[in-house]
Amino acid sequence: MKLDPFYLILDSSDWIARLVPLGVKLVQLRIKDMPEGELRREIAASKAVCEDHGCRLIVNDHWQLAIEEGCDFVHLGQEDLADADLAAIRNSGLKLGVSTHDGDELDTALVAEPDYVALGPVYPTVSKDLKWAPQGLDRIGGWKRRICGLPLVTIGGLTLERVSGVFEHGADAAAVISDVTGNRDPESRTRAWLALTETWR
Ligand code: TZP
Ligand code: MG
Repeated sequence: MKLDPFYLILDSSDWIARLVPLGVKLVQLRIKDMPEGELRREIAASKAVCEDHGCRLIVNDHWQLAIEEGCDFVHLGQEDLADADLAAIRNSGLKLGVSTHDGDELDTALVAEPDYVALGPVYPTVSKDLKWAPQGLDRIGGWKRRICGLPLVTIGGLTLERVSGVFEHGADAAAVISDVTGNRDPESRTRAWLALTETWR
């Protein structure tokens, strides 16, 4: 499976409706705390936008709702992975991406036979509290070798100015939150990411 090199992570269907039409082809809906009914509506609305624009939607955490809403890709962290019914996920035909932050987590992730592996944080991040020090670029090549042909997503503190480094070290995709949504002009920043990542598309 090939992933688009620009992997945008957004926390609402409004953000998805705003940025996906600019040409984003890979987006994660990452909503942490929300009542189930609203969450379901957020997933359904995001799915509709992504279908209209040929964008792959990956739902973070909420795999049961993703199945019920007819989505086809989920992303799970290590805790979610421990609690999730992997057989149900697979039987529903969902693809699976898994977060990893160290070698033990990578071992655990690979047992789940994921469709991609994410490694982070590459650089310090303001978007998530993490106990791991930044991995730096040098960790990327070893991760890529260990996952034997699976796509490698890198995440954490990635900016337009830094992103070439992750691809040069073997990453297949760069996942980003704050460099886009924290920018004063998220639309322009999204276009700039799309243009810069064209080389690796
Ligand atoms: N996992 C590792 S770093 C991170 C997540 C969800 C946050 C990345 O956000 P940003 O703003 O692109 O650093
Ligand atoms: Mg999670």
